[in-house]
Amino acid sequence: MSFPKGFYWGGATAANQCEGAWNVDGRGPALTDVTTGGSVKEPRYVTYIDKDGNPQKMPSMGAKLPEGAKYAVLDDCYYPNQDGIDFYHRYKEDIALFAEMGFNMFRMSISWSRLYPQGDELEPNPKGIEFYRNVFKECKKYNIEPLVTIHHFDTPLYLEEHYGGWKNRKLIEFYDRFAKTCFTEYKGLVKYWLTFNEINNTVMFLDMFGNKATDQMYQEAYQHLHYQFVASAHAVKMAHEIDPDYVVGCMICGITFYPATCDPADILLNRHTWEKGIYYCGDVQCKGKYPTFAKRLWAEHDVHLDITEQDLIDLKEGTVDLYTFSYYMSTVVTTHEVTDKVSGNFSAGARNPYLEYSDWGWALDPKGLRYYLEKIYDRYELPMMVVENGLGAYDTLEEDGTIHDPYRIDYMRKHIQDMELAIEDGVDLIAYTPWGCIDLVSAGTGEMRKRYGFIYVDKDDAGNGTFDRYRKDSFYWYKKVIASNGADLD
Ligand code: P53
Repeated sequence: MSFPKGFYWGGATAANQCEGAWNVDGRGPALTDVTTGGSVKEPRYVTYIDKDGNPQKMPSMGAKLPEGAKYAVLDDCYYPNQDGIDFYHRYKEDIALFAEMGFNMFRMSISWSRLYPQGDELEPNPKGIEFYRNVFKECKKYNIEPLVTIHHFDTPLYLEEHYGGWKNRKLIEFYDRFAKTCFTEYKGLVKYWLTFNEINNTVMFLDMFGNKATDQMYQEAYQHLHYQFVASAHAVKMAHEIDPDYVVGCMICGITFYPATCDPADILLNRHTWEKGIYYCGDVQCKGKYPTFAKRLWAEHDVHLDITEQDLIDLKEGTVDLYTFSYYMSTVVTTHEVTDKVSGNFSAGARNPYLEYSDWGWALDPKGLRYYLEKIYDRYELPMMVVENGLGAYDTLEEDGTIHDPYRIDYMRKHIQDMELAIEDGVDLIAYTPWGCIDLVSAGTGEMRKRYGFIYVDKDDAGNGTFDRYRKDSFYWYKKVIASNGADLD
């Protein structure tokens, strides 16, 4: 068997999607708290009061607050992230369930606005600090190693509203302070850190969905990324200074792209899609400098960036120790007319006739995971972690409290087999933390019924339910997988 001894088996969550308690113990709001629920067809909306005092909503993808408007919680809307799955109050029960499955790693994130409610304060909120300390101690009790994402889709709302979010260089300073607080407060309790979740989404998804993004949108997206790269590099440097044992990784949304035909134009487009979507961020964070193709990407959209000499030094000095990524699907690109298109949320391009698709239009492609692992390992030769993977699916809670999810087991079994083949091929893969190990709020659609967990949470899309936890069939299956270090996948 080729899973190395000490391989990390676990699961992954994010604060904004599971904690709830959005306004408890001094926590400030994040953008996700003013984002409504949607579905595979209906977008999520961000709500606000316009300059004339009227309640309004705008699609959350690419949302830009109009002049004079203020983000607002509206009475007739439901905001699924505000109560999440109430991990804030139930973390002991949840971590005990993770331990029962045999987890030796738990990926979670720290809500920035729980530590810094506005984001620009000089001192953190003690109640926020205490919460995560308790969570980490609970993990330690069961020998579960936390894998902590510092920023996972939840910039404090105040920073969005008053500073314009990541288009403002000031955000680097605020992030630095937040990250430093994490590294100093949790020294001895945490070893593995990730700087920004799916940092590449900003550019990768920009014009994947029909609407061609404007040059102005590209300008902002690349600038936003540059500031995050610098913040990430600062974090890596600080982490190593504060504790030489800290291991810090990047986190990339990993999508495997294939050309639809052998037309050289498709092959070239495919290469350029990898560059723009995947390598651009990975290269900066792993190699410490912009790749040669960056100039072409910027020129395509007349992008001119604010990059200082010091930034370039910082990028060089703050390269990550580890490459981590999420993997759910592959996508097909082509220069030819597409007659059979995939339509789902966050899935785009031509339908791949060799693959099956989830109810949300995501291509099920375990070989694509192996392909991604081998391609990326070859490029950076850094240890790798698959920190998200899984099948979002409808589950049924039976009368007797059981949940039969053979589709999920099947999906994971195949992905684990392909990870194993990649390891045999020499990839230094050290961890697997499938997404939403406990059901939580979907990032893309805000739904509860798009479930990923081994643990079912009794909450529906409107927020009704007991929030009780139930073990799915996949719970017992994954427990066996972990106990056998990946040998028993039946
Ligand atoms: P949901 C799009 C494509 C791939 C991964 O996604 C993505 C997204 C954004 O939705 O996000 C990651 O909940 C992300 C998680 C998210 C998970 O994938 O839309 O890091 O926060 O929940 C699954 O099904």
